[in-house]
Amino acid sequence: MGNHPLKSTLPQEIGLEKWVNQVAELTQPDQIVWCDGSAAEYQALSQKLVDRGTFIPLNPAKRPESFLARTDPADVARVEERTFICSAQQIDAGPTNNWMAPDEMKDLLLPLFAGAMRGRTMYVIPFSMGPVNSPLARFGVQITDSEYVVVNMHLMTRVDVAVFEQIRSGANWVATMHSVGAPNDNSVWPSNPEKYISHFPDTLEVWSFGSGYGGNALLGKKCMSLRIGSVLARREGWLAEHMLIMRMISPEGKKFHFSAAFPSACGKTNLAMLQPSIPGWKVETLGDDIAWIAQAPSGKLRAINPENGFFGVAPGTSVKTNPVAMELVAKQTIFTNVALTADGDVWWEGMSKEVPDGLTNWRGEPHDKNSGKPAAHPNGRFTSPARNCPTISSDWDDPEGVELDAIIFGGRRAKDVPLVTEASSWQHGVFLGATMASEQTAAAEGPVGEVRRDPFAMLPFTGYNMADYWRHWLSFAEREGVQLPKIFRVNWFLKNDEGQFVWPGFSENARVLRWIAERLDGKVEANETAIGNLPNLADLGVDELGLDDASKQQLLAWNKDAVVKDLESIQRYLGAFGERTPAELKIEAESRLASLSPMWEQS
Ligand code: GTP
Ligand code: SPV
Ligand code: MN
Repeated sequence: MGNHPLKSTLPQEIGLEKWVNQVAELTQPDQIVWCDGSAAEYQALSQKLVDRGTFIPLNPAKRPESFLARTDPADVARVEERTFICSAQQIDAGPTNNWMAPDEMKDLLLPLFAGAMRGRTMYVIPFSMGPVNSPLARFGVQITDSEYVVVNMHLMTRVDVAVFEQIRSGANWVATMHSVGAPNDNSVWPSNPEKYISHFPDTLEVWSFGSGYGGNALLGKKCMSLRIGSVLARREGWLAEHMLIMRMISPEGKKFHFSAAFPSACGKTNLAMLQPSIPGWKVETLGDDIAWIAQAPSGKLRAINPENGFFGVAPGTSVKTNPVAMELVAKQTIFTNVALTADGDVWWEGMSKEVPDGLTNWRGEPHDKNSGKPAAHPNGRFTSPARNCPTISSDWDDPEGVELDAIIFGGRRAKDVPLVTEASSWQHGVFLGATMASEQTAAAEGPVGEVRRDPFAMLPFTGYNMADYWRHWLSFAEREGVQLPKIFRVNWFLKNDEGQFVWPGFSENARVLRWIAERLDGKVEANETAIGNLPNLADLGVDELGLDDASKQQLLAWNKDAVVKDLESIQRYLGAFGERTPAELKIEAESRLASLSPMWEQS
């Protein structure tokens, strides 16, 4: 396929029609459907999925207009090992990404895509990430041969024919194509054992092959809004981040806007939908996974949520932990890889203490309660439209976004990271983000529980060299007239020696957000330490929680030896990025280490 047109021409240059024709010529679908994003389209495709057995309609009396999908057991999460950034130079993908030269990758993928859509329908989906009229919005087109993908894209993005019109009249766009790689396969979950999630940042293209699931297949999400988005953001001077956006309102009615980056399955959706335990405080939801952030004329950073719905983790969601999400998924929701109840509803671990009788597990088998295996897959998900979220902010789709007051980083750490820390400067905040570590979760294939560095919760999502990404973040401090948000770090996941969480989390996380708001207002003091500014326990109101002394102790404790060890490991980590590592980050590590060294104590 030495000179295939999809290698030698740019989709954005030859135009939509020609690009679609070239892809069709290659993939050989039975028919081509240009999508319009209408409710009728959603209904017709859902029905098609029901007819094929991919969608099980749920009991309308329990869960109106909702479906359950079960994937192939080998297609249940993002595949980071099979995800590639195909920049011209390897160094521009950096050491954290898999890389292949663009032509080499296309040579590998063209034969896989050849004939891949035989016996299938090819859909052409016009979508906008962000409100179509927002200055921050970006347009994309996804070609796919999966009806499951089309209906999920309907919920997660703004599928709108206006995007076709804008593209035809010259608007820039990202060209994404996807095939499950299963020609003439009418099974419930067609997919291919060979998977490639390939990004071409220089030509604004994504080619995804073999998987039908989540971030591998809904290409507006991680692929476009984060991997390609981060490249565009750096080029154009903004930020594309793996962050929720929320508004917290004080009893006096003062509004605070926070964005927060936690790695996958570490609490973004839950925090975005928080129901504060503390009287008088309220939370409104603006986004739960992705934030696009740009400096506004006022100097403040403004953020939009480019998505149109929520693709949330089901297990662990309950009326107790996240009543807002439970209401959100009460109707018009697509569930994937959760359990089916005897009366046609869904269930997952954590929804109730009692495991109901007569469950069918996520694999479609009768659930054996004594098997020790979960009935729902740990990465089982719900897809729901944002408009159905009971706490959705009236400003969530404001084309201008909201002004950020604070940025919060967090991870899943059993020890060594206090409940909350305030960064002492923007530079220190970037250092905290760059050196974040977290226990791995089921959101990606790989060893669950292992602690890995996950800078800015963007390890799997930064589409270019991570060290350049840190430099881009640092550069915001030098911008003219900029008024930067304050940076904080949180950890809801501290555990005691018995392996139990010491912090109640969920609605009680409001105590930490209140402290952050009061710090922004200069209402509470903090203690400066080598790891950052720590609260006084009393200011978190923990006495109301009835925690034992040991737990209270652990919340804000930090161990000098552990911090020294971590800083040394950070120095090695930063060193691995070679000369691209910003000096500012090395200086942060060095000076903090020096302040903890015995020599300094003696002087
Ligand atoms: P992605 O959609 O993968 O990006 O995940 P997310 O960051 O939105 O995570 P989510 O809010 O879905 O939470 C993932 C898991 O963490 C769920 O099982 C939650 O129940 C659990 N979780 C969330 N917040 C807390 C908390 O404050 N404490 C504890 N112990 N668990 C939490
Ligand atoms: C994540 O893994 O961070 C998700 C789910 O939000 S996915 O869409 O699969 O990336
Ligand atoms: Mn996510």
